[in-house]
Amino acid sequence: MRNINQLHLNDAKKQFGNYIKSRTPVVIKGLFAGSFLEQLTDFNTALDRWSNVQLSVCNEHFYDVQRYEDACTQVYQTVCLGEFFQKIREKAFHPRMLSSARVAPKDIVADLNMEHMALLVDDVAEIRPYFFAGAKGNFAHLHYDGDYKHVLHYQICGRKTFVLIDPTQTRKLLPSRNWSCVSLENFTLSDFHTFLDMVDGWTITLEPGDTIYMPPTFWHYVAYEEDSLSVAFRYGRSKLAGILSTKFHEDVALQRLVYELGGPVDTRSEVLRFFKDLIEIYNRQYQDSLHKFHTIDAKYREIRAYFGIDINSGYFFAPDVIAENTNLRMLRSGYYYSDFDKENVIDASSIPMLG
Ligand SMILES: O=C(O)CCC(=O)C(=O)O
Ligand SMILES: [Fe+2]
Repeated sequence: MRNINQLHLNDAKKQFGNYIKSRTPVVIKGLFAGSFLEQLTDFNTALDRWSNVQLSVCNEHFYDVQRYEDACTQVYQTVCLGEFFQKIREKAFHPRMLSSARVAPKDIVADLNMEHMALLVDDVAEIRPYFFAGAKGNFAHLHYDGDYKHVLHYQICGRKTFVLIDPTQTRKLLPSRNWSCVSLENFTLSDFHTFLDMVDGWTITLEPGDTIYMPPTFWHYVAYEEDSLSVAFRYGRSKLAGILSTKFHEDVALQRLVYELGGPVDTRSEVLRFFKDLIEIYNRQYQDSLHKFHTIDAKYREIRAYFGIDINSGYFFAPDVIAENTNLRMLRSGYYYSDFDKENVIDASSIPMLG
């Protein structure tokens, strides 16, 4: 288990670049020091301020692979922040109701003093803030984010424990797309520590006013130690990572390629070859979207084999999960590749890294 370094803002301004380069998680203290946000570190004060802000909430933070189809029809409700916590306290709402990964409401964004982000991020205009509200006992199941962006997650009020695990550990995490089948939420404290040792994981409990840097592609799990409000500032990704994220169906092969892209230059030639292969396969003609899906999937298998992520040992083992995956393949191929017969090609020459 590795503890995450904590930096005061002045040190962070100087050192943050090194953390990004070495893909090392870090916590920054006082990013919003002196701004209005700092007055909201007390939960009730924040709740008063934003009591009438409308949120989109749903049951369960994220969905797992077996509930993929439910999730596609996941019902979002609109509710005010004050009423949201009230209903959880009265048990009128399920305790796992959350306002999750949705672009932050404009009244909250208005209070964010985005110019403070310029202390760490070059291009503030490209930052997208997401707002998270959830009650004590809630959690975000272990996953990684398929947008492959950098994240600065600012804890407004309440405490949350973060676990981060780098993509070289994926083979131990029973991955199913960007979800792990490992349920840290059900672990005892001793299980938890043993597991973190096994995967060389990072952990820290954020206090109000803390910001954690999560490198792109990292697995993360979050436990709500108290009622909590936070904002995730998502920004910055290479053109290539953007293409993989938006054009191709999610897979740990892509997670690993994007991770390796930021690695030492001498390991990159094989990685770049895989990227070129993927784009060439993407641009071919197919008879339907399922064929395109399967051809891309075969390349993913080759990439996983190269990195020793053995898909056949352990995961997708349960028969119901296999059955579910037949449906999933249909859904996903339609979702990603239904325009297989259109002029939808990726122009590799527009990607500097492949040049
Ligand atoms: O804090 C949470 O509930 C989850 C955070 C998360 O997954 C993210 O910021 O990407
Ligand atoms: Fe996430």
